[in-house]
Amino acid sequence: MSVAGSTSWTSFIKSIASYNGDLSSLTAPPFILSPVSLTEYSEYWSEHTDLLLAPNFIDSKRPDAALQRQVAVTKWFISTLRSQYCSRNETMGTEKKPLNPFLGEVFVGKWPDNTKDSRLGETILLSEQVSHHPPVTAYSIINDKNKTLLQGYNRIKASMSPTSLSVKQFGHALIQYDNLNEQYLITLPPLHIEGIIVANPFVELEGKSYIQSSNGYITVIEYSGRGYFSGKKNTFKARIYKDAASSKVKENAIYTISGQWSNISYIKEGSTTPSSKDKLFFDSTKTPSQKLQVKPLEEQHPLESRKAWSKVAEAVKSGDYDLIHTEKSKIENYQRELRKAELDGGHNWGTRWFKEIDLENPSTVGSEDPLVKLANMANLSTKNVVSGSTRNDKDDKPADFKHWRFVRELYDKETEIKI
Ligand code: HCR
Repeated sequence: MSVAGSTSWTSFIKSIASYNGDLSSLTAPPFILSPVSLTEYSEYWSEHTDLLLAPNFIDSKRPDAALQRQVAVTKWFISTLRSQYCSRNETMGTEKKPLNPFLGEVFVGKWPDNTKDSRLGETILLSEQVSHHPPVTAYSIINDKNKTLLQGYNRIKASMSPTSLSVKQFGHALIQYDNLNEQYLITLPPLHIEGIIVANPFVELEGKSYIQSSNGYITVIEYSGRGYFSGKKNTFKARIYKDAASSKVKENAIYTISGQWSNISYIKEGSTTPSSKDKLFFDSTKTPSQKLQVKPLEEQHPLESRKAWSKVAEAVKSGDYDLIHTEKSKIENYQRELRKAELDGGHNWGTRWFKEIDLENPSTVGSEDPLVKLANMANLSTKNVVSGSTRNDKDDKPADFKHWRFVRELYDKETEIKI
């Protein structure tokens, strides 16, 4: 790093020491800025479309079909982690600060079916910034051919400790396999950003996350950085149990999976930790991710991320701080004017494909809401609290039961945004 670079890094570190949780308030030096908006991160959920859809192709006559589907969903989830949490380091050298999406920003695209027998069909992504204060990104990943829908939303709360930025995620993901009449609730792991002091930031996952199936099976995944489990980075241990009650005793595990989510992992029956002599579970180094196909900029709507941020992205790539500032200010000022006009006109911005549901108000949700059903099975909170909080744990406090949900009819009526 140059002397000028190290000076601006020092002021950046000082600014995050007094960080208030709002990403937009962090003025980062240009070399740590990403030209990519956070709405694009929703893509990471399905860069292994074949794995997301795999449960549809497990022979349902197998006596252990439901258990094998739990294993398959666990494998898909583990396969998403490398893109979600390592891809900026791999493509840009370090973790970067993403562009802070504006309200109504959308990012869309498709994964064409690349199988010879066309069994997968096309999968599409809809990602939308549904709230600006606090920033919330909602997404829906739709595969009509296999009647599979993955949807979710995400918000972060960050706080600075002496050496790292600690990030808690709010939200969850829900998968519906309608042909199987099966649903899965996925919680989002906490994380922290290491390497800030030495200007080489990277993500480490920590704590636990869960995958609860409507069949009862639950996967409990524990994360650790370098050292705790094995001395290797990005390690995890996942155990699959018959149900949440049996997950209280680790010896009850039907399968144990262990390894590095950014590398290789192994699986073994029972509760003991597998080694490289056991069956390979997933090798992320040999399973390339399938990138989303996005329309060229000329065909994009002004609300689409890459079109809206194109000038800022160019300025970020060329490291021109003044230009970044000028172009970002144009977007921010326009957004301020829009909000003011909405206030003056007495109406709020209407979200495009997602609606807020209130689990306390039965008229906004059906009688068998999948989140309520699956969270109850896993003893997880149904409040909008830190993802994965169990009922009555220390994070299960505010009585806010509102969550974001995809509304298919709204997308079916869409006329402006083309995939
Ligand atoms: C924490 C983070 C922004 C949020 C990113 C999320 C949580 C967004 C939802 C995705 O599904 C998963 C995901 C992956 C990212 O790893 C995570 C980002 C990592 C860094 C970024 C910080 C806000 C950047 C802070 C600035 C650093 C470089 C000091």
